[in-house]
Amino acid sequence: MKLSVTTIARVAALAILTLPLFGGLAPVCAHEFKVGEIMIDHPWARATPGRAKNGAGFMKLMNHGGAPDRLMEARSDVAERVELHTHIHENGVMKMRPSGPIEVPAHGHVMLEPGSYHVMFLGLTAPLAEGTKFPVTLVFEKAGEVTVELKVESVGAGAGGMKMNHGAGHGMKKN
Ligand SMILES: [Cu+2]
Repeated sequence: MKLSVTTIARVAALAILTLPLFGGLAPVCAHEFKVGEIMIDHPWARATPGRAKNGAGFMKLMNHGGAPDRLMEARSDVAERVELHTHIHENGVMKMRPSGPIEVPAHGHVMLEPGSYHVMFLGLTAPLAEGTKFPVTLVFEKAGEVTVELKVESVGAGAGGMKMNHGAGHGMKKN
């Protein structure tokens, strides 16, 4: 079979045209999870220093659906208890408290990030070591359950210039 220059050009053009299609099938970022209409982008946790009892996890929750959904709970073996938390300002002091279900707006997103919503790990069974990963199961009201891997990043990761002793104060009040 003879391949004319035109044929080769066509094949090449086709390859170039279809490339983005295949690229589109694979997640842009490998650290991304999906369940139903919900996409979980870059779930991560802060590394915890030696004797810290508590840790926190963060991620971006995106909702591609036309109806709001809610993150109802999170589960993990890394801690005795896992809670959904938020931060509130009280007399100029930032405090954490259970947030209840976290709403993910229709065609929108919500950030779980330092200083805001987070997944709280209370009573860590082992320190969260930088560079490791651990599974956390997220339960959404509509989309259902999905297990994601949290990447453990440095102790100061994502602080955004805000100084906060995350985790301190919890055990004292609750136990
Ligand atoms: Cu907390």
